[in-house]
Amino acid sequence: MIIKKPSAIPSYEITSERAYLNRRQFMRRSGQFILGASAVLVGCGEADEPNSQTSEQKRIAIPEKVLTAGKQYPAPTWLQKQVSSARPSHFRADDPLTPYQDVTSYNNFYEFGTGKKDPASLAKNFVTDPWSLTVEGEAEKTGKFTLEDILKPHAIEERIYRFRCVEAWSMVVPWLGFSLADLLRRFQPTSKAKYVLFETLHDPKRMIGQRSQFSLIDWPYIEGLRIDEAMHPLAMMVVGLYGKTLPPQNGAPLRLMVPWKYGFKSIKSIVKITFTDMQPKTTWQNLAPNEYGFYANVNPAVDHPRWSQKRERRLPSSLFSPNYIDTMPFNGYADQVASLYKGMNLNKYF
Ligand SMILES: Nc1nc2c(c(=O)[nH]1)N[C@H]1C(S)=C(S)[C@@H](COP(=O)(O)O)O[C@H]1N2
Ligand SMILES: [Mo]
Repeated sequence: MIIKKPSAIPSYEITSERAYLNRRQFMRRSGQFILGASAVLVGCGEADEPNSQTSEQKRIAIPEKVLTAGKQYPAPTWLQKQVSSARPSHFRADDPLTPYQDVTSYNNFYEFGTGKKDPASLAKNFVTDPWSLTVEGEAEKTGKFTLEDILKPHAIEERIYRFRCVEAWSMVVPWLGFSLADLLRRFQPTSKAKYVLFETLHDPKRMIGQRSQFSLIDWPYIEGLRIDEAMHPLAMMVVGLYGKTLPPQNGAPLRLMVPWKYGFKSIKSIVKITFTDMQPKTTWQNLAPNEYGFYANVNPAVDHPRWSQKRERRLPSSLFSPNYIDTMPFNGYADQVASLYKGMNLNKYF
């Protein structure tokens, strides 16, 4: 993982970000009644973003007729429909959004090259329909499921999360999806399910980065979570961003998002989930165990062996305006997730 400088952000992209904010405000107003009703039913015990309501209201009003969202990449009609029914949620980071252009053109997806700009061009024709998900291991309901069967029962919501790469850059993205816990519960994990393992598609015909003889990675890309981490309400299955289905470079059609951990945990284009009783060896751990740990919680107090983790470059960032900010413990989600790691030495379990 090499740090490269991104190009300057054209002003029209910043305009489209503002327009998106406007659309969200509109969506929130129309969703207000429903959100209010569900709040009465479930109470307020779930993870939340502090101060989000008030700061949201403080935002400058943007004319409502300026509407925009992400581009629609090829996706089955049923999925486009399901994604377009997304409702706003109470998971809403306070930070300004990273423009759509940066989110979809500055990527890490080694199956489509190692450069930040590679995935946007090399994944352009990645076919993600049909798609299936295999579920194995310590669960009552295992098997191979179509993407439609996997997604159908889930109401899609928008969650605005901070997203921090181990390479010390970060973004703020309006993801569309649902709680990973809601998906995992459907398979009825047994008491032996202590960890959950995720695998990306392995198909060198469709993923050019897997063809390279010089690739260091032992494909497929593998990630994992402890079961209690996976069941945390912040952990999310993602099917879209900026109002549309996922672009291929961002992990279409289905990816993970774990906002309190370094970006490499948020595995893309998932085809398999395995419940296990043993901690899996993950892709980056296999490559460099002294640099990338299993936990990979965002932590400014534990530096990477080759660079500091105290600060991050918040995109959009340019040479003249690098936009450095302080990195927060657990990426700002400590109130919600720190208790998962009570009593653990975070220097050892990095
Ligand atoms: N299958 C797979 N998943 C992956 C990666 C990858 O190379 N392959 N890169 C990870 C890293 S290092 C980061 S920072 C994020 C980047 O997500 P984004 O491109 O949507 O911003 O994806 C993660 N998921
Ligand atoms: Mo990353």
